[in-house]
Amino acid sequence: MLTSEQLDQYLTAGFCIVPALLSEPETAHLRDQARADLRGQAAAGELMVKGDSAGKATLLKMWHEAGEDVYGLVARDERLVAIATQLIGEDTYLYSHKMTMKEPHEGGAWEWHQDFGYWYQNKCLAPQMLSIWIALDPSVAANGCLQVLPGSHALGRLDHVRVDGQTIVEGEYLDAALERFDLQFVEMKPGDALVFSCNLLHRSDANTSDDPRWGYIASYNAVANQPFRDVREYGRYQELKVVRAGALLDA
Ligand SMILES: O=C(O)CCC(=O)C(=O)O
Repeated sequence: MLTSEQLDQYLTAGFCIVPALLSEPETAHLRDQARADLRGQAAAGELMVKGDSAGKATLLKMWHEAGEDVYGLVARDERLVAIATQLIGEDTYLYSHKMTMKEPHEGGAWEWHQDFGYWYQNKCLAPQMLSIWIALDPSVAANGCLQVLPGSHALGRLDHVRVDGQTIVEGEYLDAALERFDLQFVEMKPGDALVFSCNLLHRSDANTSDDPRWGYIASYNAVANQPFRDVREYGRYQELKVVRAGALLDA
């Protein structure tokens, strides 16, 4: 659950940080397994590659189910599910979960967008959706930490367009939003989580540092808001089988 201060911040700014949502051993366990699994998959060309306008690429791994592996157990961990249920305010399910990976000097930028910009296109009608982004590495400006426009969630959904394989907010609306809201870099320690509304405008820079910047993202939706038409391989309703805090250490 969020504290009342965190809840106030989420409602006002569209996001809040939960320090050490995962403990150090849990974060190390998730990071070590992810590095071993996903660097191998990257080498075999099995990951999604997201280009940016500078020609750099950031890597993405998405899972379509939440099973008994470490990733599924994080997504179903009672601490994350309690936060999602508290904020959505009704029965929730796991909409998607994924790893976003920026390797040193290679990882590219994510351009400005709202997640609901593309989830709406995926046929979810209402913004009863949110994400929990957990840092696996120190996430700082130099390695391309998240940037947000606090308060921008209150704009509601803006129109998005597809550019270079990314779904991004339309240019002149972005310019207006950048005039209206102050930009904030969200620096986090490993294990910290950013909980953010699906309508919060966010982006991140390329990783120009010597250090990786990996983040695990679990996104939740109201059961009643599941896609009204099946257009994607992910996001379909599946019962959320909650596991005790820290169950991921058993995987
Ligand atoms: O990891 C990042 O820097 C951004 C990821 C993101 O915005 C997304 O997956 O929609």
